[in-house]
Amino acid sequence: MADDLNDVTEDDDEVSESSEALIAVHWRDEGYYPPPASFVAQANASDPAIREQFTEDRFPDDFTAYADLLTWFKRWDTVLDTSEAPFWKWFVGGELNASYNCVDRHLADKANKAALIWVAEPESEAHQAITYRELYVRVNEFAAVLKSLGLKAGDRITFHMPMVPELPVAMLAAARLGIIHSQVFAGFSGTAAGHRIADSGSTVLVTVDGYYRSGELLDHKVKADEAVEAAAKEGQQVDKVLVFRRYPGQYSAATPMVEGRDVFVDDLLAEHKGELVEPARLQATDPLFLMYTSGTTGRPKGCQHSIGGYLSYVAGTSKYYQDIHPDDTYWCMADIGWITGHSYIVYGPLALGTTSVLYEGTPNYPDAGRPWRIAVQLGVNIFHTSPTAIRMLRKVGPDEPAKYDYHFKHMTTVGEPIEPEVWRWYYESVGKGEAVIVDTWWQTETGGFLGSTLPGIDPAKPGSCGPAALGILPVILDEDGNEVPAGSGKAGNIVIRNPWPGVFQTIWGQRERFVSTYYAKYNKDPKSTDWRDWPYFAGDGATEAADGYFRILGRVDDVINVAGHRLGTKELESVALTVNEVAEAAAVPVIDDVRGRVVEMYVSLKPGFAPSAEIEAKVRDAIVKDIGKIARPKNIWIVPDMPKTRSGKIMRRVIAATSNFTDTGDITTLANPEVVEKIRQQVQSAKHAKGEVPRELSETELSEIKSFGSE
Ligand code: 6R9
Repeated sequence: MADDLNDVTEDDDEVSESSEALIAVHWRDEGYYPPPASFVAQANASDPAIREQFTEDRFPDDFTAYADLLTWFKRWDTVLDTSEAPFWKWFVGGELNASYNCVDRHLADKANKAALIWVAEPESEAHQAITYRELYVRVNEFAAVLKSLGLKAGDRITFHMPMVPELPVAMLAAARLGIIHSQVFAGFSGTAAGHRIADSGSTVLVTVDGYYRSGELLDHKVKADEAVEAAAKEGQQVDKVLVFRRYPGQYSAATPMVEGRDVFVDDLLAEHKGELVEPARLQATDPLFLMYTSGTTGRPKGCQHSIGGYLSYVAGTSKYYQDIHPDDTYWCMADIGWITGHSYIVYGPLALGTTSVLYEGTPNYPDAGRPWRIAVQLGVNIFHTSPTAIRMLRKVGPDEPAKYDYHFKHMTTVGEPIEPEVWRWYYESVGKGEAVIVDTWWQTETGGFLGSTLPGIDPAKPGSCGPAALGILPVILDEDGNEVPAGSGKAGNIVIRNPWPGVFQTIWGQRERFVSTYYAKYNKDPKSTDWRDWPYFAGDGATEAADGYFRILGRVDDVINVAGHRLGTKELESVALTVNEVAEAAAVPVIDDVRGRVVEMYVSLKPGFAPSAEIEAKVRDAIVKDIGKIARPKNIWIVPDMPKTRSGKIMRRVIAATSNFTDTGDITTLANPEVVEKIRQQVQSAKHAKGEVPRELSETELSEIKSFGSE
């Protein structure tokens, strides 16, 4: 894989250095993958002239093309209001409802078309196809339930839901009333959900009794009890826990219901059968939802997304980048608990009136052929997933796709950089050489895609996300704010010069952190109301090739991207510090061939305690309990001392190098350089014994480890 990353660099060089003839040959065979003519013929965007509608001189009015994909109760007066920079306000004065746009408006011509097809994990269970008409009924009934609980526009509600159709129903029901929803990934622990409930000030939690993962019917209700308790500790009372039942009428959890607080939703729904709730006329600038993500401090960030701007942006990008047509069967295998699922399972596809597939389980259960059987059965023609899932399916079932007769026209990879070698397996084996691939770069904060090829126009290049998305104006800047030119081969911080409709409005309850994290770095005048003075700092390192394609190198902060999901090192470390014996803790990334990165923890103990497997287990359990299984450290190393600077700062790059078997670099400035060798011997001999020696790392991987956590 290391070699493949180098391949891409070589391709880039060739663009500027080789002769035209050589480029042509080289591009076609290795570097570039143009879309097949059959795709171009049907694509929503196939004329390069579309870019001319989104040039800088047309900003911000260019984005009204996206807003026009929606149905507005009242059209906006102002496209972009910058008066409170950088709290951008899009489509000011406009009134709309997201639930109306994703459901009601399709009744006229698509009432009997499937909006959602839910696939249960057990293959013995039948699929559930929910038509737009039925979705309308279910959303209205659940909205009636929420209304009967006294919830109203502007209130917050937390969902801690797995991949069941009740989740999009609940989201759209909240959206119907203007209740701000916050869906927490079901794989996160009850405690993590509790922190997010408290942060958002939710009084109602919606959950399920159980769901299937890898063949097991998990008790999920137990997490609701933990969540309520954790929220109460932070002063937030949860009055009601609404429990959907995986099998209506039958309780699947072992944990008892709490009298007066917990209610079965199927009972409540029966009381509101057939009720209709008018979709509220909401301001475009009202919040639609919060999506929590990790940052460099322990407190999670509730990214607040607007109704009008967000919905416009996901509708527009779903149309042009996912190439969704109403007749497609579209399957995004991500989880709705992440931004990808919000934007590209629920809001974007449903706004366009397509059929969106929802799968409950793990991709390789009961075997690596499962996704391809689903694709055949449902006639999926657009497929969307992450590099981690692709690597895993490739590892356990490289020859499986060929056994199944499905045909994708379009595939997506999202969430982390994809190695060209993995990209090629995706293209050749999963896509059978017939499907275009978009590698979409974006973030929870950005609502929708920022970098991607336009699949009917631009050739794909493995390892690069492609050019900027329509209307997005990126630039790469060095630490001093100087532009790093395209084709220079140098990396820097990728920055977006302009606002766009999908950008989040603020961090819930943390306005200053919003400005300081995303806008302060390259802002020269905090009083300016000109958008040109407020470049958006994405926190990713990137390079731009001479052809204008961006290659994203990963986070520049202390965030570890595990299987495409961001975990904050400070969050992990503060959990480790809750273990009584632990004096100091540091979290570092370890390169992993399937999950991209995994977490490794280093801890040192308070005086009087000796290292033991028991303490290791305590740290591991605390992390799983407080954050979730996704954060489970690969190893926990109890070390005699942490390598530190003279000012006492833990040198994470030194231990990251140790964990990854790379060069620790200059350690002469450390206060305790002698400890580095001790730790190296301890960790690396234990790793050798476990057979955990990593392969040779690529240049970008090496540079990430080398600079990890650097100040
Ligand atoms: C959508 C999503 C965002 C971070 C982002 C970057 C990484 C996302 C990527 C990618 C390389 C891609 N990332 N897409 N890196 N190529 N196509 O993943 O949101 O969970 O907030 O993570 O993920 O580092 O900054 P989120």
